[in-house]
Amino acid sequence: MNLIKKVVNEGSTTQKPIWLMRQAGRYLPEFRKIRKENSDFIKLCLNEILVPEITLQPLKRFNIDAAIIFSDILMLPYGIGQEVEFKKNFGPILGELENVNFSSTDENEFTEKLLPVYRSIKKVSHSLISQNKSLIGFVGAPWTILVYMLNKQSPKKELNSKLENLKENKRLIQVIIKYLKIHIKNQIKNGADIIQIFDSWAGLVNKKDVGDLIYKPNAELVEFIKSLNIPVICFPRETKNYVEFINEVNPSVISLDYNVDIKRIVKEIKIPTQGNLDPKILLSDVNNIKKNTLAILDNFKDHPHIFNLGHGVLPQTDPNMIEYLVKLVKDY
Ligand code: 1CP
Repeated sequence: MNLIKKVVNEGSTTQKPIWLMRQAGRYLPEFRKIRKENSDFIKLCLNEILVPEITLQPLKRFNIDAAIIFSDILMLPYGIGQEVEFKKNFGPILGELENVNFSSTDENEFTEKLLPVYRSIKKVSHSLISQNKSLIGFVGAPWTILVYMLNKQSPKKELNSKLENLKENKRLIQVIIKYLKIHIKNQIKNGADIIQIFDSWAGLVNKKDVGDLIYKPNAELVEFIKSLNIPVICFPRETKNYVEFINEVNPSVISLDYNVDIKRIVKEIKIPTQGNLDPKILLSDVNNIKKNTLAILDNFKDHPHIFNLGHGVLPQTDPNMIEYLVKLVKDY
């Protein structure tokens, strides 16, 4: 059994597996080279030769315990028929939602559009068999997907007032969930053996709406994934109350952002944890990396824990620092 399964299925505390959010990406020169030659990001995500290669790049360098399929949460709106484009130095830009024949995109049409993603998962899954490592499939949580679909760009830039209509939000979230379930099922069918749900913009939701927009939609997906006998990691980034999230949503693993008070949370929850090193720490020096990494490992010494960052690897990270981090965790 691989290390992540030991932690997730058996609650093992003896070894700490490690993988990193955004472990495949712009901080790797071998990725930047491919990216330079492939300016259309969506097309790249649909390239059945390059996606497996990019997915496996970090595993060739580092002794990490999982591959996460190289793709994007915005492949979902793309699959439904909304235009998605990634502009250099700006981020994602989405087309008008009014032009999307949202609820009429049928299941087969959606799957057909994303078929290259599933074929890539199958390929990676085959090449991981002998390595005894996990293959993580992923989706964006319904709220986070809705934010991009309505806002049509990163909420970091500006927040559209359309997102204030709770009734309409709830209706759209139900439609999004329908397609998310198809996307999840297809990833599992092709070899993903664990699913992570990224609710990157959970922190934007106020207390009053957190049940409708965060807890209920995540809980519905968690129940669905568990019914397929696959564990599910939830990452409700910057949500106001992690303990309440866990009680309401009941994920297999909770991924903690870097603002979480880990001393407190380890006393309050029982389920396996993941996280939560601040990615900015990797931009500093080895002494600082060591100090902060050991603090996390010590904190979760007697708790089932998957080492990870509190958000994605930053593009300016030196790969040597990741190598150092992985070795630290493995030698602990
Ligand atoms: O070269 C480039 O400009 C592309 C950069 C890039 C990459 C490498 C984007 C655009 N997406 C990805 C890959 C990606 N995205 C992965 C690959 C697997 C891995 O982790 O190695 C994953 C898991 C994602 C998930 C994702 N996409 C999230 C959730 C995680 C998070 O960062 O909070 C989100 C919010 C997105 C949207 C997105 N896609 C890309 C960008 C730059 C963004 C964020 C835009 C924003 O800040 O709002």
